Amino acid sequence: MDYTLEFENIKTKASEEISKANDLSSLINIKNKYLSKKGEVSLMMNHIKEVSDKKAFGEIYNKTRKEIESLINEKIKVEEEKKLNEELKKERIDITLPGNNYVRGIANPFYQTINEIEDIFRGMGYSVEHGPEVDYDKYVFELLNIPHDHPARDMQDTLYINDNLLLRSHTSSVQAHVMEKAKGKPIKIICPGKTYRRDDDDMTHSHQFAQVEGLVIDKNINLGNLKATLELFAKKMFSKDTKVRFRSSYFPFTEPSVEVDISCFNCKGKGCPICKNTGWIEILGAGMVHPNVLKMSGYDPEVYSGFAFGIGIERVTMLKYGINDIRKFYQNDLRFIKEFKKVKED
Ligand code: FA5
Repeated sequence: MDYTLEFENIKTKASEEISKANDLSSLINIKNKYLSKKGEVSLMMNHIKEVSDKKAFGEIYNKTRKEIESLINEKIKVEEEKKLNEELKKERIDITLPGNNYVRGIANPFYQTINEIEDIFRGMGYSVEHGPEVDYDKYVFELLNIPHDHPARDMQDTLYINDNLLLRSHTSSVQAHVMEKAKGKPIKIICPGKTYRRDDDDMTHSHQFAQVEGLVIDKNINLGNLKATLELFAKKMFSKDTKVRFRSSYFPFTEPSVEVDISCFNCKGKGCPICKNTGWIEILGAGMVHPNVLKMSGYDPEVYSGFAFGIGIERVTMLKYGINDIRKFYQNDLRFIKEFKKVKED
């Protein structure tokens, strides 16, 4: 038997079948037909005992096996690629289809106002501090010059948890915390946050509302600095031509104390329903930090002085955007929130 010719015939036959095969399963069948244990190439090994040059036989046996194997593997690769391309073609993304319309949320308007106020004061070199909403009487009242049984406690109807612990009725409590930590060093902060009072809810009052407290303590701080600061704030928050007016007032933690009005941004001081025909709108309480408050937190009032202010966030937001009822902030009515989206985009 001319085994060289026999191997050559097997290889020719196999390569013809391989070139005709056009799917993966026929290629696997061909592989089995020639290369499996009982495949045509493998069976040729039975003839080795008949040949004298066993080494040459072995070499040609291995060569034929390898060649057929590599022909099959190459074709398998081609077929796999073809299959993948067909699948990709079927799965092609249709970029002409309209996309999903995701509705973007929007921050509650009073958070938008807090962000705006933070930006304005950061621009003036203030840093932002936060304090606890549930706090000790010491920080909400005592360190702010309002001892137990002081009549000024009636100014803010407070929600008590027990004799000593309460929901803060103003953000001035954060002043007391910051002053305690500062240990006599200068301070320049604002503190935004929620506050709680036993007030009956109506168009301008809520039992939960937000304030931003401001506090500056340093040497040579005077009422003129407070006025200039609040004037700049009002111009940035409302409009460039906004005027600021101080009216004498009373807070136990400031002396002198003032209530601050801005000229009505709607009628520019002429008188309209928004300012109740006065030309002015009250936006905050403020004053020079009381010497007792400075002393209680370890500042020498002969060396240090300071000013503080407390802004009602909802009230500012209502004035800025002409909102007539504070309860709208808390009713989760999406139509109200969406109005704010429009204001932001305008
Ligand atoms: C205070 O709370 C002082 N702590 C402010 C202050 C700070 C004065 C630092 C001096 C120095 P008052 O009680 O006036 O002050 O409240 C401040 C602002 O909070 C008011 O002008 C108002 O805008 C807002 N506010 C008060 N009560 C309510 C309420 N029930 N609902 C909504 N806003 C309110």
